Amino acid sequence: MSRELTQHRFQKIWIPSNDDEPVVCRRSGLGQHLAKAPTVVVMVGLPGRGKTSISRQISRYLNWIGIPTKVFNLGEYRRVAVKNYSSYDFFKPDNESAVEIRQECAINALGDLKSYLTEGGGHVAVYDATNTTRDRRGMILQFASENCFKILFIESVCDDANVIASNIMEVKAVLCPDYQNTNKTDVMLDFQKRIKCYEARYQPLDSGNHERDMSFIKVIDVGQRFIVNRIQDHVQSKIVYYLMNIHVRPHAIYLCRHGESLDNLQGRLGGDSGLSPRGIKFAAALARFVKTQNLKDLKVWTSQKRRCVQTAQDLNAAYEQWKALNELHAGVCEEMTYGEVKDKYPEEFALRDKEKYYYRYPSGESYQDMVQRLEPVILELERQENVLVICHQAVMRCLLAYFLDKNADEMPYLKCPLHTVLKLTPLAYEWNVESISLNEEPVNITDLQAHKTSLHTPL
Ligand code: BKS
Repeated sequence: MSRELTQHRFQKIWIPSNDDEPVVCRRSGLGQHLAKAPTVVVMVGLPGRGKTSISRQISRYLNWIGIPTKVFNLGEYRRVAVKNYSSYDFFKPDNESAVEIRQECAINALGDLKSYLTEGGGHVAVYDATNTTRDRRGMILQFASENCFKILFIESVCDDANVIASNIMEVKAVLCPDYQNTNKTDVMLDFQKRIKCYEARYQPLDSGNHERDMSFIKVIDVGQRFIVNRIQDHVQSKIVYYLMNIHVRPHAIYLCRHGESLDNLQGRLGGDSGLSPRGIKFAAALARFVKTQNLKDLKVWTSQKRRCVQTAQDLNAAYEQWKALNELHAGVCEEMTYGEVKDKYPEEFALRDKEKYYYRYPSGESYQDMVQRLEPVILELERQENVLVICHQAVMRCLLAYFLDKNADEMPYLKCPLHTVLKLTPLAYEWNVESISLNEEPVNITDLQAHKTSLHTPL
């Protein structure tokens, strides 16, 4: 039930007392500045400036930290409205019928975005379109005002011809449905003409006094420089902070667990035992594998647990220990076997099985807690180039869920077996995963368990 919180001189603002209810405001223009008002992130920029890539990354990040976010890509609406793309002619500003179709698509996209924020459980919607004219942005501001949404503009400005060319080759020529049956030279020519259609009318943010009071971040030269204006709240500052950490240089992130430990042999949770003989062999195999990768600089991060530090010891590299990478703390169940947990805390065991992401061990942690403490690790990983992270099962699942855009239901069940390295490399819109099994077959812990449950793997 809503309760009246603020008596405004002209209108009333209603703030829901239940956290899960959307913010309700009675009239337009008010309530936009409430801390909990939903946010529309509005992308701005010429075609080929990485808007879709940025949109998807922000969405993946915010969803991972628990802020429901969805991208609304105008191109997808246009492709539904016009089945077959012929050429850049469609984007000419004097193509009246096309302008009308595009306007209609924008209205549809904003309608869906509104449903998502008001009744779909969303908190942030990313409107992924060029939005290069002040006119178009004015329409969006009006829409946001009517619905009490906050607006954050993100503009990507980039004039480096090489960066734009590689964007066109990586994204448009390969992934864009408009160019399915077009050769690369023709894609390049058509897309460059498409960019030209927008250039004459392009009104960048911050080019006068028009945007002085608006919230925006202008990203210049692929994140070399930023102009940040009137950030309104926590979510917006998280987005800015995130953008200041990501980069586009090619690199690889390697994720693995420690080698098999003595506690693993007994199927015990947590603890701080050293490696088993097979675990020691894995550490050597890992060092051999890393050598084959020929990396010019490799950073190695481990947890503070002995089994992780020992796993790093054969690598010819300095390693850093992170407390944040320590395994999910099982609280009162630390160092027990799953059989013992089941006998001693049968009701806890059942609860955990039911909602594994949210389940917190008595005096311990949940997966949800882990995401909070792993956030700095993710941001630092985004800043880096080649990194090998030697961690633990639940930790690896949390990190992997971020890269692979897996939700809270999937995260606790991601397959992260012992003695297997996952090599992640960035593609235009997602991460490629390669799984490398390094032979040393660990014991199958589930065989040691006295019970069979729906748990796919322990922890
Ligand atoms: C494939 N990309 O500013 Cl903080 C190739 N292209 C390139 N201009 C991109 C995306 C997919 C990414 C960015 C970018 C771009 C052209 C660009 C980018 C921009 C800002 C930031 C990070 C990335």
